[in-house]
Amino acid sequence: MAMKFGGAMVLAVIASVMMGASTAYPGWNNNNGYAWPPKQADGPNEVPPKKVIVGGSENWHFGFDYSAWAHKSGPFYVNDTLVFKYDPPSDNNTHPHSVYVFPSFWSYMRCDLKRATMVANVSDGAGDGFEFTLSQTWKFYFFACGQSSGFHCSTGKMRFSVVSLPRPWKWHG
Ligand SMILES: [Cu+2]
Repeated sequence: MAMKFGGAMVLAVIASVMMGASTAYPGWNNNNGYAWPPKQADGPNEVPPKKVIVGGSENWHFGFDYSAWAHKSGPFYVNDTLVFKYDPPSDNNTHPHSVYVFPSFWSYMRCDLKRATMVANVSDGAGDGFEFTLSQTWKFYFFACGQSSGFHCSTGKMRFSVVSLPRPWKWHG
């Protein structure tokens, strides 16, 4: 009799814990004004996008190791912006640069510019530079300079890849 009573007590405790759990989180089904993540002012916010100058103070030039730079400068998140700064062609700049995006890892590895898309011409890096926003989540972006038929890409090391991670969240701004 005592054992039976104890069994009922255990069941009652389990039942009340389960009910407590279900009423403590009324918002999971989002039918009554609750949502996750919460949108109120003191909730978590997305870390704001950043602008990063490719190469830092080196800007975009022949012979700098941009692959190593990208490795050190990451991670990058969707909606971050890369800024390519380089001088336009002129009398004292006869070897200008550009920015191309490859469609695949293999075309990137081979510096196969025939398959690449020019996103900035030799003049677009002037002034504040050419801005490229990583607009898609979980995308591998493969960048290179497209000048001299791939010579800047291969020998000049003017290439790097980044992956655009989902934006992180943090508490308070
Ligand atoms: Cu170049």
